Amino acid sequence: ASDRENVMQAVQMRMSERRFQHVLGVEATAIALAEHYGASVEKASLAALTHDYAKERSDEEFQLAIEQGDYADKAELLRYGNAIWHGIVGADFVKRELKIQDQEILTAIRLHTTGAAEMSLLDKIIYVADYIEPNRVFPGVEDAREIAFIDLDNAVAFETKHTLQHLIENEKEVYPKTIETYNRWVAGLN
Ligand code: DGI
Ligand code: FE
Ligand code: FE
Ligand code: FE
Repeated sequence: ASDRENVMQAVQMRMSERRFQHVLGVEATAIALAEHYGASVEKASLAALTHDYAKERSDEEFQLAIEQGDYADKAELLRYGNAIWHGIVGADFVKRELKIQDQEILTAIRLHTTGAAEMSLLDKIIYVADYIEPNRVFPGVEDAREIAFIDLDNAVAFETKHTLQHLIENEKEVYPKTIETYNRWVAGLN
């Protein structure tokens, strides 16, 4: 079986059918964006297939991985939860368990929830594809889909602004990197 098929099976075994359908939707969208903007279709496919690989792991497993792993500010990272861990820590599960070593793919997984001040084309494609894939239903998603194929940076800004609004509306903790993403892509701070 091809690399893609092996990865797809390993991912499918780790999540609900509903989440797997989301993953396939992200893959189709990421491939379309990669073709549109001239990024690697193969990397877009693998990054999309694996971006939520760790999403259904327990908090205990993430906490152990953080304590034993190589993370900049472990105490700070431990204050958050699955929403933040499944990308940042999940990328290391993908590397270790699925043997994906490509740094561009691993970085796209790492940044897919929060974005970052500096993002590669692949990072932007995965960040946006996750938000607009066909199974997503929320007010504004049609606008986001349209913007994504016109101006990818605008799509990053749109998503970041709406995600931050949603977090604030629900009095959720905001991860510092999410603020950095806002400052760069929405507020235009260089
Ligand atoms: O994993 P998905 O549901 O496909 O999507 P995601 O990884 O982009 O986002 C997961 C959740 O994390 C989503 O509800 C938005 C939320 N999120 C994004 N930035 C932050 C955040 N949650 C917190 N607490 N803080 C953030 O900065
Ligand atoms: Fe995710
Ligand atoms: Fe997202
Ligand atoms: Fe996702």
